[in-house]
Amino acid sequence: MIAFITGATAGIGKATAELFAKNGYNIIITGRRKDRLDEFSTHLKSTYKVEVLSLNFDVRNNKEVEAAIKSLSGEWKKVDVLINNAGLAVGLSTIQDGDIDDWERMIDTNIKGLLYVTRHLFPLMIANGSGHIINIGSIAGKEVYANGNIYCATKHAVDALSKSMRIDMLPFNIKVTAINPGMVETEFSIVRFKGDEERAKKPYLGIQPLTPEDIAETIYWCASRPAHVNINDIIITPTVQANATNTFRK
Ligand code: NDP
Ligand code: 8X3
Repeated sequence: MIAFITGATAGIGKATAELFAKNGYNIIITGRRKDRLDEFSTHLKSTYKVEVLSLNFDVRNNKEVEAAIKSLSGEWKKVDVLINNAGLAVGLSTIQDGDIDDWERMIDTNIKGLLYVTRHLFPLMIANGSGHIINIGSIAGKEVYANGNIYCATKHAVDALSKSMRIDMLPFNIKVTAINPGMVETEFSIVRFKGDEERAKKPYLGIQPLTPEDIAETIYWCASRPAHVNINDIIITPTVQANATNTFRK
């Protein structure tokens, strides 16, 4: 079995690659930070004795995505599970104060990047006669919160695209699942606040957030259901988080 995981250099993607490798999957790990991919690949191979292929590309660059997926040969073409995880929030402000470069990064990564990867992998899954696409959305794709505007819009797009893919893929025996987490402590906030580590800690103060491993377990559970069962959509939050805007803090 082969899992293709975008954004496997940190957070949810990295924990997911680790769990799938632990369960005997051969893994395709991707991301922009080649040093991290190399180190992680060595770790996965030596710890779990599985095959690991690193593909170093930026999901925002369609030509890079296409070339990376076209480079797959032999057994690596038989991708069973694609986990569209690479994504980010950049900035937190009203639209009137918004930074357009931040908007472009979120739209290009979370929507267009996910589409490029999916578009180029679909033909392989169709040729294989089966497959499973797991899109990482967000609670921000189900609701909006103050200053979340563009990030929320990109994750609402992931919600819509997951539903659309599920229809388009019906004749091809390809499952589509959307997993929508609330607060997970990863590098997400460090990226959102552009490296300001003090500010990045604030969302998690006084609460027990989800861990990347919690989401990895959910992803693995969806991927390991029997062939006739598809989990369409999951919202998962820390116990102290009711929705996008109500969190109980001590
Ligand atoms: P991290 O910042 O810890 O990890 C993000 C991953 O995405 C990294 O591996 C990064 O790799 C990759 N990535 C980002 N941009 C690109 C790009 N242009 N090309 C290729 N890879 C890219 O964040 P999380 O693990 O938290 O985020 C993973 C997903 O989960 C995202 O889609 C996020 O929106 C979603 N999510 C996160 C939540 C949270 O609270 N943390 C809650 C709900 C959803 P590299 O930098 O090496 O390219
Ligand atoms: C990440 C969760 O609530 O910070 O998608 O937008 S939130």
